[in-house]
Amino acid sequence: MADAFSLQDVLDSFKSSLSDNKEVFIKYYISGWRELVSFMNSLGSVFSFISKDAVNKIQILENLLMGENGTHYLTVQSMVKYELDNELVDLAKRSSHPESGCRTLLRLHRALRWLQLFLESLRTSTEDSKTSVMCSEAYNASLSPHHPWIIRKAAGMAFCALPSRNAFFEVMNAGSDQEVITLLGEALPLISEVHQITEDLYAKNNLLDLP
Ligand code: 1Q0
Repeated sequence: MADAFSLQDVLDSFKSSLSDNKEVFIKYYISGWRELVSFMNSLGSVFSFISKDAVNKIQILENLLMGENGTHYLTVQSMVKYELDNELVDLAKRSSHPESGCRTLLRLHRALRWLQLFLESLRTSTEDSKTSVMCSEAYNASLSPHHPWIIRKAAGMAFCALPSRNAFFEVMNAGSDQEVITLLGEALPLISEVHQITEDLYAKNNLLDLP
C-alpha cells in the first residue's frame, strides 16, 4: 500500500475480499476499512469519534481472525456458520457475547452501504454539488436509522466539516476528474457486490437486526 490514500488501494482490497466462489475474506474486507479510516483521519479531528469506533470494530474482527479459532473467521460465511453453530451470537439483546464477529461486522456492513451511496453520488455529482449534502443523504438512507439521536446529531455536525467535491477528487489520487469518475464507476459494482453478498447471507440467517 502506498503512503498516500488512493481510491485504487481501497478498490483493490475489496476486490481481493471476493473469493472465486463469492465468499468474502474478512482479512481484505477489514484492510479496505483500514484504508478508509486512515483517509478519514487525514480529514481532521472532527471525525475522530467516527474513526475510533471503526478502528475498534476492525480490531475486534482482527483479534478473532488472529485468535485460536481464527480459521473459522476466514470468510464472512465461515464466521456466520461458526458463531451460529456454537451459540456465540447474542440474538435478542446484548448479554454474554456483546462483541461477536457477526454483530461487529454488521456495523461495518451498514457503513459499507453508506460508502456505496456516497461514492455513487460523488460519481454522478456536478462541480457545484455539496459533499455535506451528499454525505448526509447517504447517511440518512443507510446508517442513520440504526443510530440514536445524539450520534445522528454529531454525525450531522461532522459532515459540515467535509472538504469540497474538488478537494475530495484530488485526495482520491486517481488523476483527472474524469479518471476519478471512471474509477468510481469500476469500484462501485464491486463494493455493491460485496455488500449484496453479505446482505443476502445476513438476511437468510436473520441477522440483520443483531443488537
Ligand atoms: C468522511 C466522512 C465520513 C462519514 C462517515 C459516515 C458514518 C457516520 C457514522 C457516525 C457514527 C460513529 C460513532 C459510533 C457509532 C456506533 O454507535 C455505531 C454502532 O455501533 P455499536 O457498537 O454502538 O452498536 N457504529 C457504527 O455504525 C459503525 C460506523 C462505522 C463508520 C465507518 C466510517 C468509515 C469512513 C471512512 C471514510 C470514507 C471516506 C469516503 C470517501 C472515500 C473516497 C474514496
